[in-house]
Amino acid sequence: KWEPLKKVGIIGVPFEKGQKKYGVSVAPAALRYAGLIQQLSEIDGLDVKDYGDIETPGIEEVKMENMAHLALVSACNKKLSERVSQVLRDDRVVVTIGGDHSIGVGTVDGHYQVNNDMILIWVDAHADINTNKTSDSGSVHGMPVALLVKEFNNYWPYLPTMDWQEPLFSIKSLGYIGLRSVDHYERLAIEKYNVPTFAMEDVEEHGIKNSIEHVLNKLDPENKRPIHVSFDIDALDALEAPSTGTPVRGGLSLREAINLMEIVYATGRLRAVDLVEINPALGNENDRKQTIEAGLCVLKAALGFSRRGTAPRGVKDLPIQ
Ligand code: 4U7
Ligand code: MN
Ligand code: MN
Ligand code: MN
Repeated sequence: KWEPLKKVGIIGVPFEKGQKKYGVSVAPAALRYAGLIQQLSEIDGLDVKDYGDIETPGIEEVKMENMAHLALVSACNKKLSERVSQVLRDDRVVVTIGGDHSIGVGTVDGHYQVNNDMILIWVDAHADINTNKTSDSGSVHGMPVALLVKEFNNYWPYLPTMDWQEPLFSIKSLGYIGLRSVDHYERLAIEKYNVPTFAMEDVEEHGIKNSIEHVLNKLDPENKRPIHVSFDIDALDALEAPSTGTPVRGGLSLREAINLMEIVYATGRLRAVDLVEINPALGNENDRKQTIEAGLCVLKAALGFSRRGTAPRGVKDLPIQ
């Protein structure tokens, strides 16, 4: 009874203050330049609307222990959350192009506002569930999941400028795929809250199809909840997607990632996809091209592109001579 929504809305988020390297903020422009809108528009029956970029004006920083640029991260995510809600209310699947992964706070918050029964699939080499007490880096792109889930309330101090964001989303609605660089306290959290997790060794054992199906079934046995996929490009093997800030070897092949997205698409319940952490400033020309192409392939698979090809609509025969 669930049919894929054939309308999408694109949001670009040129934001990079959730981590330390220059360049992730260029990704929305680089993906647009590489043909993002055209390529998605070529998918059979898909209506694509570009909602433009979220700009974050210079604002005053606040100081927070082991948490860099909190005020900027907060301001960007507040705007993003509102835009995401708007796209969903326009009855479109929302596709958010980051930016670093700190923008997951805004995309998930905005989605939750509209569909509070949503489930979240975090596809990443990392678990991104550090607090400012457990993080080694102090970078917020390693903290978005911890900021979002209500079960983490007591693990955070009061966060100035974040009053707009009330963490209501439950960690019980979260699943992970692709993990292979998990910090000690992150692993503790995954075990404590029993988060359905297919780290790379589990993907190895079960295959990508069983992995995603298992997570979906665990979170939503009745197949009735809207799906949000937050896809960090570093989930892919560093050889497939080298232009990213925290690459890790031994990750998903592009084929596995495409297959994962095809399976999610086929549920008809995908309502939001994030594509984050592509950094076109890292690596050489070929690295950049490969990484951007990989990102486009992942998005297309999520939105109904078929590797089998699609016959022209409403046409019954080849052109007659
Ligand atoms: B990404 C890290 F310590 N866990 O917190 C941290 F290993 O959005 C990495 O997944 C975070 O790319 C990676 O800084 C964040 C580190
Ligand atoms: Mn990552
Ligand atoms: Mn991430
Ligand atoms: Mn990264």
